[in-house]
Amino acid sequence: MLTPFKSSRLFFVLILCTFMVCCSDNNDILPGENAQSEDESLEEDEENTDSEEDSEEESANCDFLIWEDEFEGAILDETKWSYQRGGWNGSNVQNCYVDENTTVSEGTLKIIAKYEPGFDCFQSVTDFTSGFIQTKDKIAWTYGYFEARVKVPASNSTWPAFWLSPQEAVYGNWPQSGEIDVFEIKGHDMTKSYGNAHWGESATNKRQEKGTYEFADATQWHVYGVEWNEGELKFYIDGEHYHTINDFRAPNATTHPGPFNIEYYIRLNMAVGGDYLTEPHNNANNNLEQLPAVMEVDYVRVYSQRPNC
Ligand SMILES: [Ca+2]
Repeated sequence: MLTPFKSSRLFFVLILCTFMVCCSDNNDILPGENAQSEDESLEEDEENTDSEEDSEEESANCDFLIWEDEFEGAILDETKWSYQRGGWNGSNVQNCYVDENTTVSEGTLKIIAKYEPGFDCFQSVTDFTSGFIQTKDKIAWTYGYFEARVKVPASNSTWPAFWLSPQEAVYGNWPQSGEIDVFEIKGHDMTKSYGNAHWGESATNKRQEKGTYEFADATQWHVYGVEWNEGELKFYIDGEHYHTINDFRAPNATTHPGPFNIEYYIRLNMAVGGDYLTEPHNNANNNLEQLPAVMEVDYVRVYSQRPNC
């Protein structure tokens, strides 16, 4: 016979068992929870997919490209470029810049230096012609990474260059508002390229800091770039950083990081003769057999920041 104590223990055990069965049933019938788990799992899968997509998107965006000309057409894209025409007062350059000496074909821009004796250059006379294009009044940028893939000619009296100039003379005329030379090459020395910047209070009280890159042969294709951030210019050739300018103070009428904190546009040209070249190559008449000469540009690209992947 069950004592009241045993009876209540039995009753308790029965209740407990009933509860466990119920719980067990509940465990079996918790589709909601399982469904929720599946949903969460799906959400996680979706999140994973999203994250993969984000990663791909990030990867696709890692080049930060904001502007380019690949020169794929048959003519110069004048929505992007304007022509610099005529003679050039500085450096005793000998050529006239004319539209005809810039062509686009087979995926590249060609800037052609020619010997054309007695050429009528906008009311003056020159013996040489060449090409000069720029994004002036079309588009300009402050900061970013600027690069061009270029092949320069073996021509002792040419002076090919890829450079940036201020869209507006915010701090005054040259050199007060600055100039960034992504690269320039002396035609008579195909083993060196120069990255540089110019600034200062006046043409006679100016400053520059030239960086020199040495390579085996400039007449091969090379990629020339400048990474321009506030207070700093870093120069690259074929991905190799070789020169930095990060102090634009005196002589300078502006406040650092000026003048390199305003909009600049891109310029591409090839001068003939002039004081940048060493004698006798400063006079292109001494190297007539090397003309015509072609500076070829595969592309010009502008990135919001230097691609690192
Ligand atoms: Ca191209």
